[in-house]
Amino acid sequence: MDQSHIRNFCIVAHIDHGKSTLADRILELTHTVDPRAMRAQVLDSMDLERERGITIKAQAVRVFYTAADGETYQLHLIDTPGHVDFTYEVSRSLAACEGALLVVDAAQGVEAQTVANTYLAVEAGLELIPCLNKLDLPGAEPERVAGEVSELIGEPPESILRISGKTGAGVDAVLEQLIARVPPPAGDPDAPPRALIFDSEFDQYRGVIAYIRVVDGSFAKGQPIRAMAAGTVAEIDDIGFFSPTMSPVQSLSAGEVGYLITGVKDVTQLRVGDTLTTRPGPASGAGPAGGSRTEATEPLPGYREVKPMVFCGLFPIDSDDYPDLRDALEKLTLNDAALSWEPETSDALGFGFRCGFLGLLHMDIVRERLEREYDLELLATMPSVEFDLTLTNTEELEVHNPSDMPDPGTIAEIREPFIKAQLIAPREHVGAIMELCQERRGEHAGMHYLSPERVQLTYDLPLAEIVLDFFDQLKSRTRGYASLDYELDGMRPSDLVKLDVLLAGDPVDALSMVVHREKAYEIGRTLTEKLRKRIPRQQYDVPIQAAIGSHIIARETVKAFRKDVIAKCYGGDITRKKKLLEKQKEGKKRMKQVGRIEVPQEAFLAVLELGEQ
Ligand SMILES: Nc1nc2c(ncn2[C@@H]2O[C@H](COP(=O)(O)OP(=O)(O)O)[C@@H](O)[C@H]2O)c(=O)[nH]1
Ligand SMILES: [Mg+2]
Repeated sequence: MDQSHIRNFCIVAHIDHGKSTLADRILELTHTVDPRAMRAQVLDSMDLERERGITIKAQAVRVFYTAADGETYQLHLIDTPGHVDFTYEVSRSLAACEGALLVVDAAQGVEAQTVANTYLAVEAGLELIPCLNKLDLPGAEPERVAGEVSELIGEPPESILRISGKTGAGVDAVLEQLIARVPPPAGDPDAPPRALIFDSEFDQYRGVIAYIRVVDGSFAKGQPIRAMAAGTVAEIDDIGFFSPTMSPVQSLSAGEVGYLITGVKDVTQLRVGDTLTTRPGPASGAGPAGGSRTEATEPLPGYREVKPMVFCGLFPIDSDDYPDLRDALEKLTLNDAALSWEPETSDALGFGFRCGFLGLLHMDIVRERLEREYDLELLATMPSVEFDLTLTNTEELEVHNPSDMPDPGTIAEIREPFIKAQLIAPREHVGAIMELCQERRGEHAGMHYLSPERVQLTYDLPLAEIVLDFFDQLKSRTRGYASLDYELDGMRPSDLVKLDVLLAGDPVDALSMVVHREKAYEIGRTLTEKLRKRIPRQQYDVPIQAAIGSHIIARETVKAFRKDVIAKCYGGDITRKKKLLEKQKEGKKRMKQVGRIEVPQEAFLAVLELGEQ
């Protein structure tokens, strides 16, 4: 398609404001998806996405739209996730587009990710098209919300589109605006070919599938290519676009978005952020290959490296699965560029991996994807943040695992990550939010009215306090009305101590945590109590202790108990016995032998519920 008739845009919004539903309407309006195959949020293709009702992966689809001017345009639409943990997905999608549709729920208003995504899109130089969504809802307040959006983006409220992704009202006007306002892609079709890999996935049979945005020149089936950063050379086996299923074509040219398959199986050879170019020389294979005979020399700007913020250990329940877990992590990393990992050995849990994530939801999703997509059973240890240390011998140390904390006597300073948090809520919840932030060692850094009813608060908070149950607490104390967005804001010195947990007198490295000194006693007490409730009774008393160094600060005991479930059902009901035994087996599933004691998965995550009463 002629470049002037291409428009690339992504849909961004706070979670649940209706991105995926709007994408559905656009797919219908453009007859992209067979009405019989249509289902709600059709682009959320992963089982996990459908079950949870959230978008995890960005999805790029090509649609054709005949506009009011009678011309047919080729649009590439990228639906994005809304949760703060997936901001990296959004920023990569933005780099493949010239425009962004900003969707705002007219019954809610501007939320934390509305603001964050607006800034991202503006920084990326995109044309921003705001629209108020869910106008069909009786609770919609388009006037108020238009005011908030207008304040945010600096455009008059009456210029903001009003739509309903549910009924489809106003969706054609959105497409007309897109065509009128979003510039066509600017790349040079005659320059040496360059394409940005903005995402990728691994297919068991076909190897790496790279999602590309062609910037200059064109790429055709059969052509030899080179990945500029990795130095990988390969040939294009297959090239095409998403409709939303894979649709092969002969070539993709400047401005177009699609996929490319080379048969490369090694996931490290075609990385997200790398630039592809063609190699000169006689093109082998069929098709109108050849294209440009020159090779690009300047790679495209890739992506900033993302820094994982939250770490936990992942251990296979069955230690024989260790090699499979490594393999799965390698493959998943390709589909999830923000995931990092390195081998970890625990005295208590054996061989596993220390994994880095962008947040708790990301951690949860990764664990679940590893289990489902790679058929593994895993145990996750308590999440923790990174600590930077200066030792008394002036050595600098980065610690990703509380059990790696050196002896306190050797530490001159410990620094922990701080975040700048933006919290948005209706005015009446400001008090509750301030109280929560104060309990979590937060420092108030600003307050701003988005409209007379809605307030944006800024706080500096230690990331470690967010990793606990901050988000749940925020939601419950504001009846779900507050939203949160944050970004890392450097490391700051803090008075932190390592808290050890001993089971039956033995320290369990996988249960160690690093906490603020002033909170250590309280956390020690709550933690031992939570653990007592989660560790099944054994045939002898099991003491659970929390200690700082050699100093025991809390103690609980799991009382001995002989578990003889069958004794209860005397009489001959064999099916009932079988059921009970099966149930017991089920219960054992997520257990890990730690010394003489079987510890269930929940015990390792007890820390996540410390704030609960
Ligand atoms: N009433 C109404 N509900 C909507 C509309 N758009 C989306 N929803 C609902 O809002 C929820 C979140 O929608 P979804 O598209 O998954 O949001 P996303 O997280 O931004 O992708 C779903 O239950 C949708 O059915 C709309 O225009 N009107
Ligand atoms: Mg969605």
